[in-house]
Amino acid sequence: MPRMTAADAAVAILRREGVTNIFGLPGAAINPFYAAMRRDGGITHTLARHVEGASHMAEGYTRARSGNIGVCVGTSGPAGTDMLTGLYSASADSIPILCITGQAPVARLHKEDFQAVDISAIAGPLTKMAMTVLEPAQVPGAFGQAFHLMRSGRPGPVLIDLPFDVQMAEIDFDIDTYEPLPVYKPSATRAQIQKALDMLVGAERPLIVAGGGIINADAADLLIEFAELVDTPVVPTLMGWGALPDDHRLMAGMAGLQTSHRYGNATLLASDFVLGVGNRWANRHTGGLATYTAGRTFVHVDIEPTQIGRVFAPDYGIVSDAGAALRLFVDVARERKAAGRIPERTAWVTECRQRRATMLRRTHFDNVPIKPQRVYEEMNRAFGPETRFVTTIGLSQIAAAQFLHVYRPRHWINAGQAGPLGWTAPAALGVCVADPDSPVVALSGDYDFQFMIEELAVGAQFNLPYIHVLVNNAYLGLIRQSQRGFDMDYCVQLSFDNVNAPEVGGYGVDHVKVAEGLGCKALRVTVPDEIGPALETAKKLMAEHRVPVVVEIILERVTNVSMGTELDNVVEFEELAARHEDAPTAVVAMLD
Ligand SMILES: Cc1ncc(C[n+]2csc(CCOP(=O)(O)OP(=O)(O)O)c2C)c(N)n1
Ligand SMILES: [Mg+2]
Repeated sequence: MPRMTAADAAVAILRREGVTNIFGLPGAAINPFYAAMRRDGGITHTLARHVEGASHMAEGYTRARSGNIGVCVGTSGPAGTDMLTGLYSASADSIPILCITGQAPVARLHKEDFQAVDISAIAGPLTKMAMTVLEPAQVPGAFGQAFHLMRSGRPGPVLIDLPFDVQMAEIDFDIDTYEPLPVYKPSATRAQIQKALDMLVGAERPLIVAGGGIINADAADLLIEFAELVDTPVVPTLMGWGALPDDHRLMAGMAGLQTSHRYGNATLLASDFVLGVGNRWANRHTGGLATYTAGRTFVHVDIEPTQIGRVFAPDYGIVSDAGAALRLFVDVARERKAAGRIPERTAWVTECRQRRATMLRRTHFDNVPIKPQRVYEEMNRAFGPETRFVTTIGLSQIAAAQFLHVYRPRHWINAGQAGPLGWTAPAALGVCVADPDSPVVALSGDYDFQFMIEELAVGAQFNLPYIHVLVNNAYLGLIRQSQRGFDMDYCVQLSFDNVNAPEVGGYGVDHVKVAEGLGCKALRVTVPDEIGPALETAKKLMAEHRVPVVVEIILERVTNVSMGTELDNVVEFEELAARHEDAPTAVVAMLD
């Protein structure tokens, strides 16, 4: 039997499970693993500048491509605790990442050794498995189980913690006969699908709410086919956005309190039946449940049995992988259609489309300082359907979801539930590694940008080019807006007079200089008509220099973005679009 260190076995298994890229940052306690990686020679390593950055790179890498599993590696102690935010964000959005940490030797775990922290206990609630491997011979089993768990059922992250001596110990292991463990994915039965379809067909104004589970299952094509067969409009969730192209006839808009459309909410409230697939009735999608559910019947399809009924009791629940369920939905709907048993929905579909063409928010403002809405209008002109957008949280993310267009699955890459500030830059770098051929456009508010700004150097060092649109209002904008309810503007200002950069006019940080200092290219825009040309210049700079290019757009400091507490009570702060010219890049042209 071949003998090798447990670390060598771990690396061999990673390779056999399809890992080609690792994001990490070495330290003494993980050096044996790095030595094994070096001996193997088949893994590309991207050196993060902050370990949290490595965890979000791994998330971006997973989210960009079906089948990918991002791997982040760090040493013992603070490296593991730094990666917790990535584990949280990944578990919250059902994203598999594997986090590997070094650890103090087994015999010293209870001696308060240098950088020995019980990371598996800390990471427990954030992972599907968090294990400090105490026996070297368990290493192959731990890694095999990790991949089995990450891919099975509701996907999610795993942490494997490797004490130094466990990594170094020699074990008998034969990679040639290693076999990945079978993946478990529950599947709906035909009887269940028949029943759900009876309910949909019997409704007058049905909708499909399409969640991120459809994207995880790589089932966007099946969703479209099914929606077309039953002629039923689709409301994607924030995590499901892109499953149906924004210009599809049945795209009804997003519903929710923030990242939503006026027409999406109106259509949801006008519906009498909702089939949720691979979604979790997130509170920022539903708002108050009384409003969300009143007068409506619900079917919920989810891969995780305990998700059914978690937020509210659906009228009918099905435990299934979204892809397996949609495949059966398509089969059964096709048979019924051939038998003339699918009702015609033209009036309802037209009504939803009419709302899409009229209930628009205004984007065309010429104001200086620039209003945020105009930024997204210009981004719609500059970036085509092949663009992958990456963002996390803030007024920037909310307005982007209201105004941008997404046409393909995995082209809206967003930390939906956790929304950790600082996520955007490292996640975008992970996306660039996963897909070097598509244009990647990240979007940050100034605070999100400042959180993990050092990761820009990773993009410069490893030639990971993308465009980073930075909308700068010198504010913790979303929190400033939410403080209106407290009648305060307290501890949310990022503005100051920068003694080195009077030209930033009191907006504080000179992001252009910082980005340049980190090896990137950067531009600053202060008037609306310069946004489009700046984005074109950024594309050229990116192609020429193969580094991240930051386009900083100086915004009006205070612009409130549409949001509310109930689907029927979203507050509009700006005048609405009245003519086509007010929202010139809306997908469905304004009806005059
Ligand atoms: C780690 C972390 N701390 C705090 C928050 C709460 N939070 C959400 S948005 C936000 C302000 C974001 O400011 P900025 O990135 O400039 O975006 P803006 O809202 O101004 O567009 C804060 C503090 C968070 N999401 N993550
Ligand atoms: Mg801001």
